[in-house]
Formats: sequence, C-alpha cells, structure tokens
Amino acid sequence: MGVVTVSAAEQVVGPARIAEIGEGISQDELQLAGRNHGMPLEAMRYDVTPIGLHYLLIHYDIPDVDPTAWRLHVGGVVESPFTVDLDTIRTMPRTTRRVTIECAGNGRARLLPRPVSQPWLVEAVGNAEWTGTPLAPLLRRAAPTSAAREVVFTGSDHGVERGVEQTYQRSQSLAEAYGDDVLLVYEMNGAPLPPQHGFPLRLLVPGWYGMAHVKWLTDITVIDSAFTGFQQEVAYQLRVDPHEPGVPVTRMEPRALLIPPGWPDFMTRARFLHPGPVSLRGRAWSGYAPITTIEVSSDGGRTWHLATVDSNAPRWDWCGWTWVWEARPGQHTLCVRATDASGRRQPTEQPWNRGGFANNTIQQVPVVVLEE
Ligand SMILES: Nc1nc2c(c(=O)[nH]1)N[C@H]1C(S)=C(S)[C@@H](COP(=O)(O)O)O[C@H]1N2
Ligand SMILES: [Mo]
Repeated sequence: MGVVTVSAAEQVVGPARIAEIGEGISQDELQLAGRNHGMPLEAMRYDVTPIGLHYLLIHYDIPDVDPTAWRLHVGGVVESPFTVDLDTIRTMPRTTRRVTIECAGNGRARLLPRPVSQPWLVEAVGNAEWTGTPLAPLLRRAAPTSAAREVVFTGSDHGVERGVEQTYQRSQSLAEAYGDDVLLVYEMNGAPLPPQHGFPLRLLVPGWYGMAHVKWLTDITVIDSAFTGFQQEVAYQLRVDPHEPGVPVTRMEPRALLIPPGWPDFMTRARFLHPGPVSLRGRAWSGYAPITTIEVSSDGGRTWHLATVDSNAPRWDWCGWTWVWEARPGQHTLCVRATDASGRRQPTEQPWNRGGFANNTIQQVPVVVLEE
C-alpha cells in the first residue's frame, strides 16, 4: 500500500485566504456550511448527541466503501505487518466511551479578520457514545521497530486542498498512539458508524480537536520520521504570519456553551423571554484537564457568578452546568466561561491565527427580557 504521500511541505502551497474587513460569506463558504452542519445548541439538552444532530466536517466526499472488500492494513517500520477485516475487528476486546469532539475551526466565522474556510459560529461540537477496540494491542501485534517514531492514519477519502492532491492523513507520536483511551471505533450511539462519521472504522483520540479522529480508516503506518503530510504540517498549524513555522493544533482548549434561553426570531435568532427566574444550562469540555469552574454573566462579562457543575461526568464526556438567572425586563448579554484543572480559562480577546483554529473566545448570547 502506498500510504505516506509526498511531503506537502516540499510543495509550494499558498497561504489560506483571509477575508477583507466587511467582506460577506461567499457562495463557496455557504456550500461548505451546507455540507458540514453544526449541532443546534438546544441539542446540548441531550447527554448523548443524537446522530443526525452531531456536527459534521468532511473535507472532500464521503467515500463509497464496500464493507466486504474493506481491510485495515497495519504496517510500516514494524516486524509483523498484517491486514484485518471488519468482522475480525468486531471480535476484538470491546470498549464503549462517551467522547466530546469539537472541530478545531469552531468559532472561525466570528474572527476579525475572518479566515476563509468552513465558516463555523460555535456549533461545531458533539458528544457521542463510541464503541470499538483499543488501538494499542494492534500496534503491539505489529511490533514497531526501534526506529519507530510516529503513526500515520490514512482515510479512504481523496481530494485536493490549496492545490495539493491528497488522501486524508494525520499522524500521532508513538507514545500518544499507545494511549489507553485511543480507540478504533465501528459504532456510534449503539448503531454501526454512519457513512458521514467514518464507516466502517474511525480513529478516536479523546481530548484532541476533530482533525485527529481520522474517519474511513484504511491504513495505520508506523514511520521513522516526523510526518509531513498536508493535514499535519500545512493545515492545522497555528500561524499568524503565513511563513512562520507554526505550532501544531492538538488538544481542545476549554469551552463552555449555553443553551440559548427563551425563543428565537426566525431570521436573526435574537432571543426573547419572560421575566423571572430562568434556569440557564449548557455543557463544557477541555482536552487538557477536567473542567473545574463555570462562570456565567448576564451583563456581557462585567460580573461573573459561579454555576453548579456536574463533576461526575466521565473524563472525555462533556459536563453539564446550571445557573439560575433572575431575568429582569430589558436587553442583556449572557456569557459563560470555563476554566480547567490545568489553569486554562476562556479568553475575552480572540486568539487570532490564520487558520482560525482553537478559538475559544467566550460565547455571547444577547437576549431581550419582555415586560411582565
Ligand atoms: N478521513 C477523514 N477524517 C476526518 C475528516 C476528513 O475530512 N476525512 N475531517 C476531520 C475533521 S476536521 C473533523 S472536525 C472531524 C469531524 O468528525 P465528524 O464529522 O464525525 O463530527 O473528523 C475528522 N476526520
Ligand atoms: Mo475540523
């Protein structure tokens, strides 16, 4: 199997475009937004996101996979390369885990200036119950040689991005790939993985932004160098200047989101509600450390109040939080911010980079509380 592609870094790849100030969302961005939908925020009411409400991000096309012909190849710098079919993977030790996945580009469309790509607002997240088998035993069976350094995961989807023709590929360090929580999954919410989420098999690296969870997996290739594929070295790097080396995008920064209360206006989605006590709730997650504190503000972030956090959530499951707001007539801006046990806290100022990645700026929800 020819799996590890020509280094994208060796090709001449132009920087992604940044929109002019005031430039509207284009037809190209609208086309992406239609294919790759977000999770309606009210779906945070469900502990596990129903499959059709989970966000989607598909760089190219959903590949046409024949499950009877499909095989997973494990090879590269290993003593014992092997190939397995789906039925065999299903007989391997089985684990189910709730894992929150968020796209690294979540929040991009609100950045100023706006990086031109999939124009997410804040809905690029979902929390599913994934079932599969741990990756580590398969790696051990292949027996990486002493030269092994990284593991490349290849999907079967193919396309072109900024002039580079490619098959979707991402790598992990050998240590990260051996992690206890890393799974090869074939079920989502108790059903076979649906086509849009990676049928028949996807990689799950809990805690990491979406791009790491390679869908439509066909190849696991151990390599003796640092992987330089497009999705590793060109995309998913934090850069302000297009020519700087970049910092790789890895784990999810902490974020809390609020289920917008009341009822929305159809076009603007501005919110209205009646005065009185309102139970505000939502979810929060971080790929670095458990969530320790959720604070809510009803005055645009001037004053903050401690919310009650459900700290019993399993590690990679988003945690619920609630706070009762005494809503008085008038206009208000509701905000929520999360802090995790590593000390990371959501910023007020946007963390701007050219890709619009890892932007966990505090969510703002303007509401109008009506007169009695
Ligand atoms: N093979 C492959 N895997 C992929 C992608 C892709 O386009 N192709 N998109 C990635 C990105 S950027 C994200 S955010 C998540 C989205 O997962 P979901 O569509 O199941 O929510 O899948 C990741 N895995
Ligand atoms: Mo993503």
